[in-house]
Amino acid sequence: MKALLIVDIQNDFCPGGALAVPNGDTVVPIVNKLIDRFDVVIQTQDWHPAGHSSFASSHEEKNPYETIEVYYGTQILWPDHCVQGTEGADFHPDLNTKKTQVIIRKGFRKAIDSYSTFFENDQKTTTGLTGYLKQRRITDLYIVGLATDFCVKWSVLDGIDEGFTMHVVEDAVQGIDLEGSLDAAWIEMKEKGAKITTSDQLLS
Ligand code: VGL
Ligand code: ZN
Repeated sequence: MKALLIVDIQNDFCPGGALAVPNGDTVVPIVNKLIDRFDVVIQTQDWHPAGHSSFASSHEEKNPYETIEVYYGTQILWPDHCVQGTEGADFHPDLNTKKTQVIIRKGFRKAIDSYSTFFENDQKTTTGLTGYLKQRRITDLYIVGLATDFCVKWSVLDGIDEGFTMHVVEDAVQGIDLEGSLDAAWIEMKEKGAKITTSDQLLS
């Protein structure tokens, strides 16, 4: 049983947003086409309280994209983004959300960031997604959305650890690319055993 996992297609990750992923909005029409081919559609939503610990603005004399050491490791500091209830946290207005059956929100605990849709960045605190998928007998996840080198990559690696077959739809993801993180992400995902596919393959 397969499902489409749509990661963080939110205004703040699209051009004009607070943490814009280059060409982030180009995935929207592709994802809208793919939705028709899936019976199970799951979305994730980055959903931070104001003053979240991953925001550079929450730390004195820190700028976005600098890092800090926290109890769960190194944390990249981001511009304020996807603050709960703001327009930036809303899904892209052209994204078809009608078929979405569950929305997993993440990053809502102030002291911890969450890239993966399975675990927060301590790699322990669960989002509940594994339980949902197992109870629904889903074995294969087709992942699309933003950003390839953060939330998509961390979800793919965790999904494989959780026993799922993870398929990355290559033309339906876009990355941020900090200091080579995008190339590194593709290598990590492939080495871990992710399957790479394209929307053409899925639509044919
Ligand atoms: C993301 C950085 C911070 C993502 C979320 O969706 O990839 N990246 N929060
Ligand atoms: Zn975030």
